Formats: sequence, structure tokens, C-alpha cells
Amino acid sequence: MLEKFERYPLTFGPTPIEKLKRLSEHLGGRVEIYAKREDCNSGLAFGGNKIRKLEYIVPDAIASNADTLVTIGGVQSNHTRQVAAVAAKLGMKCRLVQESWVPFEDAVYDRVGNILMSRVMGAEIELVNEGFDIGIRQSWERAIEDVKAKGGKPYAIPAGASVHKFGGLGFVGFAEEVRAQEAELGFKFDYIIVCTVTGSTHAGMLVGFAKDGRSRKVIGIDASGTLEQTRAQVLDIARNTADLVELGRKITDDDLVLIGDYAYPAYGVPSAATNDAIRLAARTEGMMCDPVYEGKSMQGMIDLVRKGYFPADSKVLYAHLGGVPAINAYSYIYRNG
Ligand code: 5PA
Repeated sequence: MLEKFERYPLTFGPTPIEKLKRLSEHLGGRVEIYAKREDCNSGLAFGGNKIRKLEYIVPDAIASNADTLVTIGGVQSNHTRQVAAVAAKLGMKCRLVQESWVPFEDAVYDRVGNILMSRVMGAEIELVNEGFDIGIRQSWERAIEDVKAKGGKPYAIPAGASVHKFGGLGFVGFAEEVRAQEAELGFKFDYIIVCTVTGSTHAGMLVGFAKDGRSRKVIGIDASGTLEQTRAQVLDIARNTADLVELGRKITDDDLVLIGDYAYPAYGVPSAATNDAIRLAARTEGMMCDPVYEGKSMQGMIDLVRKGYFPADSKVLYAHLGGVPAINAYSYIYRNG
């Protein structure tokens, strides 16, 4: 589906799929859980889902003769860390706007994890005291203008690389990769679990899996806490991406499955159930999840398994999209494990 698009390699190649045997057994053994390890996809500062998206955006950045990548996220954004790494790898400058998206206080919140790495990689960081919003932000537009005013040539990447015209392509590639891996494994996955916030990860998967009639098998677990805005953004990106890749049919509202039950108490703030899910995955599989994103999709998947949402013998693929560095900013919660 992606042959006509230029791709700049930033990942190691197809990401591994592993069976989560002990977690599956712990949850009763009715379904088989697997993980596709996007968190291990690249050597660029711990990698993650944005690296896969950026492979289809970087050719456009290079063609534009930009010298500075400009993007935005929260203080512990994984996306901004991955853009900082890509800028370093390309020999470009990086300008990051980091807003106060998360109502959470930890003594070292703005010193460790993602933001620490972005600083070490040489990004110029501006902290802005604005709350959470996945839409286009004035602070980001101001930063783009500021780069220009200082004689630079900015390349604008929106939050999560999502509403960028090519933002959905990377995860169309994820679906194609899963299809190839299924052919080798000799079976197909019945469900794919994805954490959804700015939307292009889910949107790309939705379009990629629509090709073989599986868009509704992609189960989005919302971690934004702004469900309707995220739903609309996923559908917009999916429609744009379906046109780009010439899917051959329109994406409808019915293609999207997005569950809003696990985003509480707020974006970036883990509930007791999120923390339990993080501990369970860590203690059964040695697989780490973060309190902002994968902890919530792990919580959602565990709850859905327990509730019997998946029919017996289903094969469920958990997309692990990265994000573990942020757990350092929540040190007090996990001080005793
Ligand atoms: C993020 C996003 P989407 O934004 O494409 O919906 O992906 C959700 C997601 N898992 C899932 C992890 C580890 C993520 O980092 N992170 C954002 C960030 O600024 O880091 C874009 C919000």
C-alpha cells in the first residue's frame, strides 16, 4: 500500500512479535496475548511509535531544505524526544515546545526521562504553561515563526506527528508488516490493541487493516481523556490516509472502535488500575509500560480479557508503542515497586 511513498529508514526493520505466555495464563488462559514490540524498533533514543511515523515524514523535511525540526508535546512527551533524536541523526537542529499537559507533580518531573534525553541530544526546549490539547497550538506556531525570524528554516511537525499529511502512513506499514508476520506464523490475529491519543497510530492501523476487512478488529484504548476530540481526529487522519494510499473505499465512523473507559483520572495521570496493570505486565513478562500511554492500554486489555470481551481462543496482539522513559518522572508512585 506504500510503494509510491519515499521512506527514510530510521528503524531496525520489522519489529518482533512475542507471545506473552505468563500474562495470558495469569488472565485465565482463555485468550492468547502477543505483543508487537514497537518499543524496541530503533536505536534512536529508545525508539517508539513516532520513529515509524517519521520514516515517511523525513523525506519531505529533507526535500524542503529545512534546518530545524519544530514540534510540540507535554513535558514528558515521547514524541518530542524521538524528534530530537531524529534531528540529531539527520544533523538538523531541533526546537521543542513542551506544555504543561499533565496535572501531576513529582520533584523531578521536568528533569528526568524524556526531557532529560531531549536536552542531552541538544534540542532547544521552551516550557510553556498551557494545558492539554491535541489540536494545533499557538505556542507551536509561535516557535515556527521564531525560528524563521532568527534566519532558520523550520520544518513543522504537529503533536504526535499526527495531523501531518503523511502522519498516518507509518502505521499503514505496521498493518502490512503484521500481515507478512501472520503468513510466517501461520495464523491471524483476531484483535489488535492500540493506545490512542493524537490519533495517527490508530488511524494508520485502521486504514492498513481495512485492506483485509479488519478495521474494527483494531481496538483503540483512549488515553487522552478528550474522547470526542480524539475520535474526530483519528477519523480525519484515517480518511486523509485512505485517500493517499488509494484504499479504494471511504472510511466511515463505523470503522473506528475507540474505548474511553480507561483514560481516567486524566491524561498523564495513572489510576490505581493503571499501576496494577503496569506491575502485572512487569512481573509476568518483564515487559515495562509507562503510566501515560501503554499502562492505560495494558489496563484496558487486561480488563477486556477479564470481562470476556474477546471470544475464547482469540489471539490478541498488543501493540507496545514505547514510552517507558516517562516512568522516571513518576518515581514516587513506584518507590516500593
Ligand atoms: C503515544 C503518543 P498517538 O498519539 O499516535 O495516538 O499515539 C499514542 C501514544 N503510546 C501511544 C505512546 C508511548 C505514545 O508516546 N505520544 C504523544 C507524545 O507527545 O509523546 C503524542 C502524544
